[in-house]
Amino acid sequence: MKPCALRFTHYALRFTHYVLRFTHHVLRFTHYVLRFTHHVLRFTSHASPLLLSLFALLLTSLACSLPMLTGSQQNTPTLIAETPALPPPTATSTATEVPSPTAAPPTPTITVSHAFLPAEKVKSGPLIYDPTSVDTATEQRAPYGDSYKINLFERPFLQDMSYIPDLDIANFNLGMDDKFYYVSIGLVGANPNNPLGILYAVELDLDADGYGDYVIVARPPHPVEWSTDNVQVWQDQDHDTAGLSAETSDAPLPGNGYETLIFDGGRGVKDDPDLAWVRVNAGKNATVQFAFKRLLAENRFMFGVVADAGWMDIAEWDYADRLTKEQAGSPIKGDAEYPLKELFAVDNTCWQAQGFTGNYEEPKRCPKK
Ligand SMILES: [Ca+2]
Ligand SMILES: [Ca+2]
Ligand SMILES: [Ca+2]
Ligand SMILES: [Ca+2]
Repeated sequence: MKPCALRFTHYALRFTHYVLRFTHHVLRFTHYVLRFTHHVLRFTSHASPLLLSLFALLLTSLACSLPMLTGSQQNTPTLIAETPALPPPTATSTATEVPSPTAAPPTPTITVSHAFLPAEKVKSGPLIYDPTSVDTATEQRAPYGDSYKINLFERPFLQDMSYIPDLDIANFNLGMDDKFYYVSIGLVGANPNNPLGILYAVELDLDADGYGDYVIVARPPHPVEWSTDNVQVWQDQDHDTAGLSAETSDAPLPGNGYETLIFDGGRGVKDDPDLAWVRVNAGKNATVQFAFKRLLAENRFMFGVVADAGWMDIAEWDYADRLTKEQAGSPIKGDAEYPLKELFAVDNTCWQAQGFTGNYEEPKRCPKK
C-alpha cells in the first residue's frame, strides 16, 4: 500500500476514534474536529482522486451522525499546531501495522531507579588477611589455609592445579557510612573479569552461629561503576547452610543452601532497588567492592568473602557438607587427598566479627590476632 493510502487509513481510524470518544466527551469535541480538519487538509494534498472520494463519502456519513460538527469550529490555527508530525511509514509497513490511537506505547527497557547510591570514596576498615598461593603456584600447591573440615578453602587453582591469581583472595575489609556497609576484597590478580567468569560473594551470619544467613552475590561481568545489575541477595530460611554442624563437614549431605532470593538486581517486584551493589578495581585492597544497606545486617554480624569460578552454586553451600574430602581433593601437597579433584577454583575466608566482641569460639570466626 502507498504511503498516502496508509496515512489516509491512519487518519480515518483516528477520526473514528475521536468521534466515538465524542459521545462521552462533548467538551473535548472541538479539539478533535480541528485535528481532523488538519488531517483532511494534509490528506487532500496527497491522496488520489479515488481515495479522496471514498474519504469524502466516509466524512459525509460521519458528519450526518454528528449534528454538532459545524464549520465555524474548524479553523483555529493554535490547535492545528498541536498536532504532532507523523512519522512516514517504513518500507515494511502493512495496513495491519497502522497503530491504533488507543494502543499503549511500547514497553520501555526496564531501568532501575535508585534513591541512594553508595559513596565514591570509601574509607576501608582494618584488613583481614587470607593466605595466598602466589608464591607456591609454580609448585602447584597452596602453602596452607585449606581446612576442609570447617569449609575453609584455599583453592585458587583449576583442576590441573594451574594457578588463577584473579581467584586468589589476599585480604578483605569492612567500611561503613550512614547508609551502607562496604566490603572490599583484595585479590592477588587485578582482573575480576577474568574470562573464566568469577563469582564474588559476601556471606553474612547475623547470629554468629556459623550458619550463613544472607549471601550477596556478584556475577560477571563486573562493573567499574557502582551497579546493582548483576547483584543478587539470597537468604537461607531453613538454617542448613552449614549442614548439621558449623564445626565440621557433614558430607555427603543434601541441602538447599541459600534458597530464597530477596534481591535481584533491583528488578524484583519486592526489591529495595538500592539494597546491594558492586564495583571493581576501586582502589588498593578493593579489587572487588560490595556495598549493601546497613539494614540488611543491622549492627552485629559475622561476614566472610568468597571467589568462585568452579561449582558456583550457592544452593550447594557449604560445599564441605556436599562433598567428602575424598571427593573434593586437596591443594596441600603431602595431604592424602592431593591434588584437587571435584572442588576446585574456589577461595574463601574465615569470618570476621562486626559490632560485637564475642569469645572467638564462634564457628568460622577468624582467629584472634
Ligand atoms: Ca587466598
Ligand atoms: Ca547464622
Ligand atoms: Ca557443616
Ligand atoms: Ca537453606
